[in-house]
Amino acid sequence: MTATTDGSSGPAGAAVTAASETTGTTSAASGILEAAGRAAERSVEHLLGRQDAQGWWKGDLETNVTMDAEDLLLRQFLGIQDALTTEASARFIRGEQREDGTWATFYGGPGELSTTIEAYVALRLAGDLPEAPHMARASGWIREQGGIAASRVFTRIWLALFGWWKWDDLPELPPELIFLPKWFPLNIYDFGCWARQTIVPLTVVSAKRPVRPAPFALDELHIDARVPNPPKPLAPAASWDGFFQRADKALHAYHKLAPRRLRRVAMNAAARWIIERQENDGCWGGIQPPAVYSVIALHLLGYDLQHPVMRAGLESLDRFAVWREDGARMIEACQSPVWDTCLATIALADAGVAADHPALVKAADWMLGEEIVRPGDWSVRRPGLAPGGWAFEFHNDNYPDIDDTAEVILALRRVKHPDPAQVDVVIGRGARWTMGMQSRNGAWAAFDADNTSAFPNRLPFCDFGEVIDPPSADVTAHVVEMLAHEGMAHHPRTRRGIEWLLAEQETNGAWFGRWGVNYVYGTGSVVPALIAAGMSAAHPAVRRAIRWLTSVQNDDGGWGEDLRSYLPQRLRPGGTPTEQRIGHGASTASQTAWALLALLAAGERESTSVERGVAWLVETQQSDGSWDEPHFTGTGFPWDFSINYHLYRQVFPLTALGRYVHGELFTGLTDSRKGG
Ligand code: R03
Repeated sequence: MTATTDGSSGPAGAAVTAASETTGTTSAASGILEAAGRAAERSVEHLLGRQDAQGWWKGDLETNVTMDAEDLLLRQFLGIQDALTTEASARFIRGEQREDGTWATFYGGPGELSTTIEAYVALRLAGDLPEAPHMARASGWIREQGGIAASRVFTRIWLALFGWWKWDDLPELPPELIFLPKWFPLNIYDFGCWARQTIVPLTVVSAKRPVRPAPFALDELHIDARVPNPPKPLAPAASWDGFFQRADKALHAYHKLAPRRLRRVAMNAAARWIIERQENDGCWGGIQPPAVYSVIALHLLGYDLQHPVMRAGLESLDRFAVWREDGARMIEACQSPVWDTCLATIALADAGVAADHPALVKAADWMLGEEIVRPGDWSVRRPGLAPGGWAFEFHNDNYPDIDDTAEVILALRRVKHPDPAQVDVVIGRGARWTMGMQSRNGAWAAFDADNTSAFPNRLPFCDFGEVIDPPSADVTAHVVEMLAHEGMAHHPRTRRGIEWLLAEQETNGAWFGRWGVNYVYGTGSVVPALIAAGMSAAHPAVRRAIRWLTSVQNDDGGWGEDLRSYLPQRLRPGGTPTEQRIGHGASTASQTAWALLALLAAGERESTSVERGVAWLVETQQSDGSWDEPHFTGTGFPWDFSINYHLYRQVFPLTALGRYVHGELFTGLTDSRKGG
């Protein structure tokens, strides 16, 4: 069973090997095989139709309305708000409010306090009156949950900018932090890259403590407006939390006494650090938080809105806006073109699209052009390592990530490029960079090596998301799979990665999913990697994983895992035993596909489980060849920040159907490597 790699590259439909040509099946399954083949062809047509003329794919990156609310708050703070933008964003925010007056952080999720507060304040800025029914429902719920005092630090920073919260009632972030040497605890390189890029500008904001006049009060968001922030007991002094709470009190005292010259030098050092890291397109790290806080920090240091750095920064934020047909404006937290393009390339190739199909060659050319060839913050921990690899976004040369690098290499190897020697050179740089980014424990993280300090998480400031970037099973698996395809399955570093994965397997047979929801993503990433690295499908670890996946398959044949599986069992609804909740949820296209990728890699192609899963994908495919997926299956920070990657619902089902119909086209050494 081979894909048409003979150079034929007719119309897309013909590019896919017709299922009937595949061999080896006479059973009733041939019906499902035929149907799967047709579904794959429809999906190929759909996906090819969404490729940009420049060769990339990019699906909307949907998160939650704090992005839209903070955009309006930023414009209010800078005095650059305009009625059109405000109303378009307000329309989106209103559209996301639920019947109970709350806003959530993911589809079907519970109301979330900080998100609801930020959405409420943004709608107040847009002119919605507190007595309007939708606003009264929200403020009533906010008060029931403890009001502004119970919200997270980031939310209260936004409110402090307008005097709606006291700076003295927020954790200190001294700008002198930037002077801490790279070996000292809590130096900025001990933080994950996203946290580092956010905290440096926030140290300037924390020192400056700006308050721009608020157009209205927010008394209705306090339990008792006379006592907006009732004192809370400190944790015991002997505990880490108690220690850092007391250290924060000392920093508040220091704030009042800080030598002005030292503080000024520190803030100027922070400004230089920030400006050095602004990307070519004006953004910072390709993500929203560093951009909004850097713009505020630089503005507070005297950079006016017409300064080139400020103009570029604000323009980059405008590019995160998705204008919808209904006139609503949704702000993306980040953009994922590199990630979407490599995954789409893998999907199309595994579905039998010719390796030299113009669409794949164009995608490969675009990815080659996105290669990062200069050092970034990662080189602080790996000073001697040569640069290479890819980032997640259009422009993010300072922060290539290991996940994207592994997947881009896997994608490039599936394309018959007119200049294979150049592809080899680029892949070689990326593979060597990835090898060099292995953490001491043998595994791989997303952006940095050995970013595992225990201190950052204990800071009173850090009450949202993750602030360090430790290795994860899904990224390690993608790296192991790539190294195996590059002929390095038996390299000592690859073997250490495999050992780490085997040690990380949960007792129920699953692997945790750090950047995707959740154990279905982790397990769907690890099993194909272990098999690609030469592990037998009969290996106990593989069998345990397959047993777990089949045990959590839904009655409708699909798989789904609710985000609540990230919560400790005690916080999960129904209090059912951990195993029963983990891996369960409404069936979704991407998660069904992830489970199928593991089962197919483990040789389960003829199993009933696979047939039922494939049938679910066939039955739920829409007439235009696409799948719908309102559920969030991407993870920014487990539970705290979830992502609906809009292309996941297309690329992963196609990969799974393609491998089901055509078998594993790309396992182990790739053609271009055989005998190479
Ligand atoms: C699976 C894909 C490959 N992967 C890339 C994942 C990128 C995910 C988007 C990152 O967007 C962010 C949004 C954020 N918000 N808040 C923070 C943040 C970071 C990244 C944040 C949280 C705490 C601190 C600083 C920033 Br402290 C909304 C590897």
